[in-house]
Amino acid sequence: MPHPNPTTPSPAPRRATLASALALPALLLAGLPARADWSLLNMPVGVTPVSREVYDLHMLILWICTIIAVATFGAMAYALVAFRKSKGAVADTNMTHSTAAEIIWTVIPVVILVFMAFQAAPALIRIEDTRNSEMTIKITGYQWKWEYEYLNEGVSLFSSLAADSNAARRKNAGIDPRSVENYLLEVDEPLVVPAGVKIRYLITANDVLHAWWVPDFAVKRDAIPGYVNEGWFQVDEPGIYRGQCAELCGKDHGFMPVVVKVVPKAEFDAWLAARKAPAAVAAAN
Ligand SMILES: [Cu+2]
Repeated sequence: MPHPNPTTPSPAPRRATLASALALPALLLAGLPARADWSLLNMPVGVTPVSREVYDLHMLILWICTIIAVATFGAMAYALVAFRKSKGAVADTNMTHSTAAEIIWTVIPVVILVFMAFQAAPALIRIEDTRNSEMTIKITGYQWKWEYEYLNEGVSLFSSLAADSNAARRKNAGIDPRSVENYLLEVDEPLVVPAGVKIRYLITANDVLHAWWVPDFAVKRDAIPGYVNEGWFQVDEPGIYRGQCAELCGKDHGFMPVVVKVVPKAEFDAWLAARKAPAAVAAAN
């Protein structure tokens, strides 16, 4: 009986390797829920005019990057395969410099970058434009909570992690965090603002760096002790929008969420009046 030549790999193991290489992704795909929420892979469109603009910019630039990647890696793959040594390709040792190539690979990226800058500039200007805002809120970051002050209204509040999240986060608490609704994304007192109103905020911190971030508003602002940064947002749709401190600020950095409750203007006015009432009573006594 002839012995199989040990130096010649039989095709069978190779096919087996290929099959197992395909099996893993297939298994992963099969394990996905039937209606996977693919939108979670992308950044949110958000709920403010600026956030929609930021999303559109993000998609435009993502597609530009995708086209560039496909074109360059495609050209590379084609060159690697079509001009391989085994096909008899010989390097062109005479070509050491090409002015035309240098001009092309300088001009094309410059044109692309200038195009992107022109697309992005209006959004960047709009993000900074806090003019014509109807109200101002001062936001102060603390280790580890937020303070919101309605300027010229005499109303302020502290916003800390909700009690149920706080209990469940403790080691050996015996509470399943999955049983807590909006775990680590809920506060005792949210920031309440009116819908359809341009709200300017001034932001600072009282101890270390923090950052106030609600993904649906797109813009993230640093809270820096001794400095006052500013920003603005306008949400037309009432709702509850959640975010987090986005600047590592100490051991409880993950436990100071941001919750913004956007309510119709009339409801906001009533809320503000109710907030003022106890303060007025306290001042009179
Ligand atoms: Cu923080």
